[in-house]
Amino acid sequence: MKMLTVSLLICAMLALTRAAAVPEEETGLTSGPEGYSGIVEVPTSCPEGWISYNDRCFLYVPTPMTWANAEKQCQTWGGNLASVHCFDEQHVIQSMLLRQTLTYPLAWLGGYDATQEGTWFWSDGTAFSFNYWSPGQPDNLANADCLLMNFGGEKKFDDQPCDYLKPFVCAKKL
Ligand SMILES: [Ca+2]
Ligand SMILES: [Ca+2]
Repeated sequence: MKMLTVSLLICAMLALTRAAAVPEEETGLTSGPEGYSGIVEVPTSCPEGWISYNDRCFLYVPTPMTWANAEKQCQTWGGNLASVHCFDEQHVIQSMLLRQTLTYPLAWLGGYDATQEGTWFWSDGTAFSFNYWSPGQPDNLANADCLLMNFGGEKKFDDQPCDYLKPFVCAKKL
């Protein structure tokens, strides 16, 4: 129970940090007298088909793609492959996949270590700090540089080659 509370707190803090980090131009606020309207249009819900959690929207895409093509597809919708920062986010995404597929499909998330072996990044630029690897992973087997969720008996993270064709999860800011 204590673990869960700490995890929730960390996720809440991350959400706050992200909110505070939004640059002025993204909020619709302008400081100059000419552009100032006093009206800030902030979307209050996710697009149809996306699910909302904290300050982000998530979408499961069942069409198998390479990691790079999946990331490009997410970007055309204004997002990235999903990053995951705590167990709560992991659980929300996993529950979404279970509801939509009635199983736990292997799916790309935004993690990659293609630029430097063993150094993991999220494609959305957020810090890679949530350790949720399956036992024995990441093993870099066959030059595995991209991150799949729902691997193995524990349904945790695995690194696999980025050119494998897999379904994926997109995320974007609300
Ligand atoms: Ca690797
Ligand atoms: Ca692996």
